[in-house]
Amino acid sequence: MNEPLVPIRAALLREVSPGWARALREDDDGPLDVDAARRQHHAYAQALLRAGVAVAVLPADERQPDCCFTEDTAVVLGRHALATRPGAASRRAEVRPVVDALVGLGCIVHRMAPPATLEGGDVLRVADVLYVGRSRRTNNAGIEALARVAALEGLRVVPVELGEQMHLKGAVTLADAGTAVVDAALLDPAVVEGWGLAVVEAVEPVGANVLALGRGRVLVPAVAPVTAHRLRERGLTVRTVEGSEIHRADGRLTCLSLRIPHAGGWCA
Ligand code: CIR
Repeated sequence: MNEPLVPIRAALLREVSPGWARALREDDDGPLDVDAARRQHHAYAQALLRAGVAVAVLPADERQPDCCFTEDTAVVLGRHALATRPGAASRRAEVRPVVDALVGLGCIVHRMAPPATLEGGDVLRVADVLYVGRSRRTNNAGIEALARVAALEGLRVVPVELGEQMHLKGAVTLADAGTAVVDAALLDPAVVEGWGLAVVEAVEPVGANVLALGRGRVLVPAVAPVTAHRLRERGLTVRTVEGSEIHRADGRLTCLSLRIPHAGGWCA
């Protein structure tokens, strides 16, 4: 298959919840700031719009503090999509509004049943392979559920063992179809080279999560200037976006959107 990584057709976002102060996070470094999160979320949406992405922003729910992290609620593979069952039980109610939006966009949405859990932050697509983190949030039954839907699109699933980090895409993402950005403290770069990708090592802790925009363009967190420099040196067009408040709730660039590719292509 090996279709091209294409510019993103559409991205589903959700506003930052008024309940942002209660977002899940591993380190409590003081109260979260909902206004800062909203400003950064808006800047992210603008960056996608400037890249030619059709952005749809769903309304937030006060009872769903993490609802802006739409990536975790579904995996879109083409016509078929999988609605996830997040490993974080407090996040399961986030799935329904995203599924409704995907159905409205013409996707055939499949469900997963208990005890399966999976979060989209654990799924990295590279052409016709889905690398899936086996993590605290994604279990074997979740990986099997994904494999069944992936097969409908002619894709195969390769599990990746994770250590203590939350999601696979905190450790590795794609900058373009052939280049991965890897946090060597979280995942051995040799593993990613074994996938046939060139590796750029991220220097800053959140630098490994970048968003490939297609046509050699990549969105990089502003808090990762050295990683951004390394990507520019490889000839990529780098845009940066401020996400410091989002990162305080363990959010990364990719988790703020659910990307939908143009027909016949894929996005990371
Ligand atoms: C959580 O703990 O679930 C959220 N506070 C952060 C989710 C980040 N999602 C992602 O990286 N895909």
